[in-house]
Amino acid sequence: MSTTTAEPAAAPAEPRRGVRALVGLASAAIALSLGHLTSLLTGAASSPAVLVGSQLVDAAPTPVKAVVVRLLGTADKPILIGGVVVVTLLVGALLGLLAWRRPQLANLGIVAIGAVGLVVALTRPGLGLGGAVPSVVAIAAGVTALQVLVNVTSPRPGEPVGSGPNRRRVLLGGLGSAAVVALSAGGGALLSGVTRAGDAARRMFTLPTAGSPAPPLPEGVQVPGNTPFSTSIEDFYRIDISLVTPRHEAEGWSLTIDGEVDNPLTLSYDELLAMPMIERDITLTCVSNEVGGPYVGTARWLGVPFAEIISRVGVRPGSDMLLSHSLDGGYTCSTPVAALTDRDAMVAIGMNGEVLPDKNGFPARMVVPGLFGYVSATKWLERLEFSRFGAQTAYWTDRGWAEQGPILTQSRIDVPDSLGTITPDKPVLAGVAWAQHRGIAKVELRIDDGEWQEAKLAEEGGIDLWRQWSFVYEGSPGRHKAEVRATDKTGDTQPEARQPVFPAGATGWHTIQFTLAD
Ligand SMILES: Nc1nc2c(c(=O)[nH]1)N[C@H]1C(S)=C(S)[C@@H](COP(=O)(O)O)O[C@H]1N2
Ligand SMILES: [Mo]
Repeated sequence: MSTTTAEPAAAPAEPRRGVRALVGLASAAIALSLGHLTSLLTGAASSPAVLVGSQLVDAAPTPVKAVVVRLLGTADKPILIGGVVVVTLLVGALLGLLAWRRPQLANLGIVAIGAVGLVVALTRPGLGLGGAVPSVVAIAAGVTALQVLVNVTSPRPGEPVGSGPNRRRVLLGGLGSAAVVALSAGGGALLSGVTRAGDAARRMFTLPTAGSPAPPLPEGVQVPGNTPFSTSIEDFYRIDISLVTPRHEAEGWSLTIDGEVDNPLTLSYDELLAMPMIERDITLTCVSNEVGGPYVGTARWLGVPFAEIISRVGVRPGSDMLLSHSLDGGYTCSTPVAALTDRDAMVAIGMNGEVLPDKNGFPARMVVPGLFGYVSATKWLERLEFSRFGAQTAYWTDRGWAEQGPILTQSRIDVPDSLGTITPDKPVLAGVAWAQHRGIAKVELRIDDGEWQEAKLAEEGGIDLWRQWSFVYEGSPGRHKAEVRATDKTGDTQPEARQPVFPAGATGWHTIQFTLAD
C-alpha cells in the first residue's frame, strides 16, 4: 500500500487563489444585498451596512466628527456607508481564501461580521426586534452562498484546476452570484418605488390654517441675483445623526409631554393638528456651519406655539430645560424653557406650505428662533420632557458641545462665488447676514485690507430671519480681497478671531477673492 494516495477525503480540491477570493467576495455581496433588500421591509435604518455606519457615527470622537463634516460635508453619509460595504467585501474575499482549508473558520467569519450588525441592531434604541432581521438574513445568505459557491467552483476529483468543465462551473458560480445581487437590487428598486408612492400618499393631509398667519415678507427682503431669501424644501440643508431618512407614519404616532408638569399629555397627530396654529418665517442655523458655510436656511414653519403646550400641561416653575426625545435612534436635545415662550417657538408640522417632509422631521419637529439646531430643532419628535439643566444632558452636550447654543452673529458673501468675477456694468457684491432674535443692524465690507465700508441692507423680514445686503464695488479692475462682518442690534460686531465650530459655533470674518473684469 502506498501512503502517497492516502489524501484526506474531506477537503475538496482548491481552485486558484483569485477564484477563492472572488467566491468570498461574492458571498459577502450576496449577504449584503439580501440583508439590504430585507431592510426595505423592516426599515432602511436596519440595513446591515447602515447599522454599522450609524454605530461608527455615534462612537466617533467629536474632533473626528468635526473633521469628517468639514472634509465631506453632507456627503459624509453615503461615503461612510460605501466604506462599510467595501471593508465587508474585502473581509469576505479574505474569508474566501480560507474557505477550502478552514471552512469552519470561514463560516465563523461570516457569522462574526453579521453579528456586528446584529448587536448594533439589538442595542440601538428605536429599532426593535424587527431591526435584527436583515442581519440574520445576511448571515444565513452569506453562509449559504459560500457553501454553494465553494461546491460549484471546486475541481471534481481528477479534474485539473481551471480545466474546461471546472472553468465553466466557476463562470456559472460568478454569473449566479451576479444574478442574485442584480435581482435583489431590482427588487430593492421596485420596493423603494412603492415606498415613495406610499410617502406621497402619506403626505395628502390638509394642513390646518394658522390662526396667526405669517406676517407678509416685504418684497425688498430679496436682493435681486442674491441667494433666495426663502429656501426651498429641496435646497434646505439637512443635518442629523441618521444615515437614512427616518420615515414615520402619522397613524399610530403620538407626542408625549411630561416630566415636571402638572398634567402630562399625550397627543395624537390629529389632536396636534387640532390645536391653535401659528405660521412664521424663521431662519435655522447649524452650529457646525463653518464661516461662509451652507448650513443655514429660511423656511415658513406652521405649528403649535410652545406657549400653548406649556399652559396646557402646566410646567412647574423649577423646570428650566426641555429635554426633547426623538424617534431618531435615541437622539435628545436640551433647550432652555425660557426660549420657548419669549419668542415664536413651536412644534412644527408644516414647512413652506407643505406637510413637514420626512427629511425635516415628519410627523413633528421643534423650531425655536435664535438657537442653534442642536439645542432647539429636534426632528421626528416623540417626547417633550420638562426637566432641569442640572439633572440631565443631551446627545450633543454629552459629547462636549456647549449647553447653551445661541446662534452667533454671522455674515456671508454669496455674490460672486469665491474666486468669481463681477463685471463693470454691475460691480455688485451681495450676501446674507444673520443674528437671529437680535436682528442685524449693520453689515460692513473691507476691500484689500482698506477701511470698513457699510453695505446696503435689504429690508428686514423680522429679527428671527437672516437679512440680505449688497455693496457696490468702486475700485479698480483686477483681483481683490473682500471681507465681511455684521453688527447685531445689541451693538455687538462679529469678532475677527477665528474659532472652530466646536464647541459653540464658528467665529471669524468670511473672506473671498474676486475679480472685477475690465
Ligand atoms: N432627531 C434629530 N433632530 C435633529 C438632529 C438630529 O440629529 N436628530 N439634528 C439637529 C441639528 S444639529 C440641526 S442643525 C437641525 C437641522 O434641521 P434640518 O435638517 O431640518 O435643516 O436639526 C436638529 N434636529
Ligand atoms: Mo446642527
